Amino acid sequence: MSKPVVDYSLYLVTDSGLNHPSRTLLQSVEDSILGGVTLVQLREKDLPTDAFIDLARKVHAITKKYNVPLLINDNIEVALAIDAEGAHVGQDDISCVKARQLLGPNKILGISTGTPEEAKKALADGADYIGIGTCFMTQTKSPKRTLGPIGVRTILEALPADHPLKTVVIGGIKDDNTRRVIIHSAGANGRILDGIAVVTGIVGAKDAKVASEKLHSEFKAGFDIATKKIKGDMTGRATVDSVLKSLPQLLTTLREKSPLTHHVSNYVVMNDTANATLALGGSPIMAPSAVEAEDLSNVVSSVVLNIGTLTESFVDCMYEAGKHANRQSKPVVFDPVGAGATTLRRETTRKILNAMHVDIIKGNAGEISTVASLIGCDTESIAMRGVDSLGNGFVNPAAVVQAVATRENCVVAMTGTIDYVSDGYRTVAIENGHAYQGRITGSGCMVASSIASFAAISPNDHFAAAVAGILALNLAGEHAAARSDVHGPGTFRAAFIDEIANLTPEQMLSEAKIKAI
Ligand code: 3NM
Ligand code: MG
Repeated sequence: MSKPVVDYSLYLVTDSGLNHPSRTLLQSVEDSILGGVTLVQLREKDLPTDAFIDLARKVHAITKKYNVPLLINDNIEVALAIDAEGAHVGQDDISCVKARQLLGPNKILGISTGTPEEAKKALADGADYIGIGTCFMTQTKSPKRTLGPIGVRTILEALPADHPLKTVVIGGIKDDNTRRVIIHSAGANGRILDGIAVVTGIVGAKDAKVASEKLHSEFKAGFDIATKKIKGDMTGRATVDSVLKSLPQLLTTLREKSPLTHHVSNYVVMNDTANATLALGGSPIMAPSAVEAEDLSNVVSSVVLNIGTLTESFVDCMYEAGKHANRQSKPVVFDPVGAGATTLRRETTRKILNAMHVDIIKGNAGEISTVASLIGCDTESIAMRGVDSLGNGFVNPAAVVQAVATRENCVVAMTGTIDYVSDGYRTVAIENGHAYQGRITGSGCMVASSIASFAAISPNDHFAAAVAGILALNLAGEHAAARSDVHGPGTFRAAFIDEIANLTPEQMLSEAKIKAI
């Protein structure tokens, strides 16, 4: 018999210890297959071989009924005894080469990998697929470290794009993180995960069929988006020209709808960002407690996460707010204030980018450059295109925002004398604004709030939201600085809030100095 063709998209890995008490493991397996599981691994770490074989036969009877391949964890003897379709081994189990010898060429063989080196070795050793993990913290195992989608991507990128070796991600995969893990981990080499491997998310669910259906549809959705990303597909994206023409309407809509934005912000700027949001026409809610995040996610339309004046409780709240916003598809704007300044801020930035999908990143040149290095963006080649030796800007800022946006599959807005916005496909330079904006605290944070208000009413085009958000405040800055009652930063600060409120939709078109790049 030749090797079966395997659909890896939803891979159930069993664990009797975590099986929901309302049903047997066999029921979990059958329900999950009815819900869309395409591959099953029987994982029994503590059963003696005889009992293992006994259980494996029963599971196999079910999987065969639905034509779903069954793989046996670790124990090749069991796999052979019941003529399972294959086996899965860990790094500390029997070697891949030995397992292949015992199984023969027509069985499926997979191995767990956690580094690019292990992945490349698995490929050389003749594995059919690799499990990449541990992605997130999981109660099922106690991992020494987690990879996050960025770590998964590093492994995918270490593999040749055209090799038939398949890949699945494992560890803490749930229905609310599946989509972003698939999108986020898609490699620049065109590699997209072939599937998700799940234990608790299925066997521990109250209804294994419903849980599997949800996981399967989230995988498909993520896979489709990742495929478009890889192909540089512009489908559904308005041209820069039509975005610019839509800016007045965006401001009008913002003022009509007055969307509520949850700010997890910092002590220094909280008052200014709340006032700027109100002046623009939005509604701010400043709520730094993790306990409130879930409730708020039901009522807000966007979220700002700002890491200035960072404390542990802020960090906890940011995770919760981001997670719930992702779950409800509400846009998340991330403001990595001073990201490069300390280890805590760098680590927090990395963790936030791993723990959630951020829709828009807004920062100055230094912050965006820190983000670029944290996500393994090809800073070498960006540097070749030239990081200014003075260290205060890039020679080619448009290339930097474009590269970070492509890699994170999000919108990147970089503020400075000239502001740059890119979603990886469309990139613009915004030449509006006034130097006074750089002389008061929080003007950058206010830009993040403004972007978040626009993102709330432009859920399908965060690029347009970022352009509108920056432009609105830049125009207000110009208007305020030109006022005869403005004599310095202090009077500017008050006038700035006034002019945000006075801004008209028409000015968003007539005064915009925006160039497509
Ligand atoms: N292998 P859950 S993580 C079986 O990293 C297994 O190789 C892992 O369980 C690895 O879906 C893991 O409940 C457990 O988080 C995954
Ligand atoms: Mg494993």
